[in-house]
Amino acid sequence: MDMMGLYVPTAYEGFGGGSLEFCLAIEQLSRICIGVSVSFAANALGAYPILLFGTDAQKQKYLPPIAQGQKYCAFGLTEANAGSDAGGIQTTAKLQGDRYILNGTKQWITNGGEADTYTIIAMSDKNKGARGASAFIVEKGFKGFSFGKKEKKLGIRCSTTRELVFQDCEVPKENILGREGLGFIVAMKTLDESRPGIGAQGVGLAQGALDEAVVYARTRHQFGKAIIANQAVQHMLADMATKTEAARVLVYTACRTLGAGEKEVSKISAMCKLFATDVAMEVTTNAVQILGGYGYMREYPVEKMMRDAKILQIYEGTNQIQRNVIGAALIKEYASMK
Ligand code: COS
Repeated sequence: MDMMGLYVPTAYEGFGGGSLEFCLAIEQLSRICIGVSVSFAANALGAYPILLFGTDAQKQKYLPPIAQGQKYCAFGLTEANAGSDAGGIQTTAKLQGDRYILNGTKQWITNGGEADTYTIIAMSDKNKGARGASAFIVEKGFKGFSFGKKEKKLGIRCSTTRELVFQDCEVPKENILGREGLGFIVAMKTLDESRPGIGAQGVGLAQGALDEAVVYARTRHQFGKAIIANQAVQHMLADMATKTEAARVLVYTACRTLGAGEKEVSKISAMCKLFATDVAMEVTTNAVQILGGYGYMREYPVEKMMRDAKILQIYEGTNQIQRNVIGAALIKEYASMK
């Protein structure tokens, strides 16, 4: 179905679509399971740095197999002591001859172990803070690259989350993305591009939960009538539907902004991730409420949806970090105004 290459240009054997096409696919997968859709979305998260910052030679080598679904991708930024504070990473990269030597451990990496191609952010100069980070393409099988334990999670349990361990891992010099010191910008620009995908996960998941709640409320009878005949239930459903639609519009707007090649995309990207994922948490929780005791049991899908929803408010930047990004953008925007 060309899904794996939806966002990859045709020059690299992709479908040639953009953010919107990609998010539409994520939204539909997420109606049923965001564990599946995050495996799909994190594949793009690993590929975006190559798309955005790769040389033509790097793109020619790595993108076609990704676009064709032959190779799978992951993105390695987070560490035990560097989550929200992405600039605090400790993994190091030292140039020795014709290769970089990577040492350190990445934590909670989606698709870790399953993926073939990894974009890794490491410090090539610790004294320079965020400006001392660099980004590298690392292949599964490179000497010194191994995987830690598979995590047990509250939700998205079909998606793999693992540690990546680098012990004197040898990465060819030509696998650096951009240049030394550009790693933090590579990571930030990648997240700007990928956060609407998390918003799309929220929209799809909320829609899936709303669908389940409406169907149930129409068929569940109490006090001699379908529970949807109660205005209290109708109003809950009305709010769920309205917020889901508002989230959808914001995600599509962010996709169009990215597609138009606008320079300042951090704010709208963070806004749609923040809003749509908060909506998903609220809508899935209310779906469980409408299904009542049945909603709490595993025989209906809404308890899984509610468990799954929580991670959306956490990964690819907590929703508190999204507010920081939006706040920083506002300060910049209004700086020239009295
Ligand atoms: N695009 C381009 N440049 C950006 C940028 C962006 N979106 N965001 C920041 N930068 C630049 C800044 O302009 C600054 O450049 P200068 O050094 O030239 O001034 C540099 O990067 C450092 O930025 P800043 O000072 O804002 O960095 P902070 O350490 O304060 O961190 C946040 C900024 C919190 C936004 C960042 O650490 C972040 O996004 N954290 C969340 C990480 C995350 O999402 N993790 C999830 C796991 S990855 S799936």
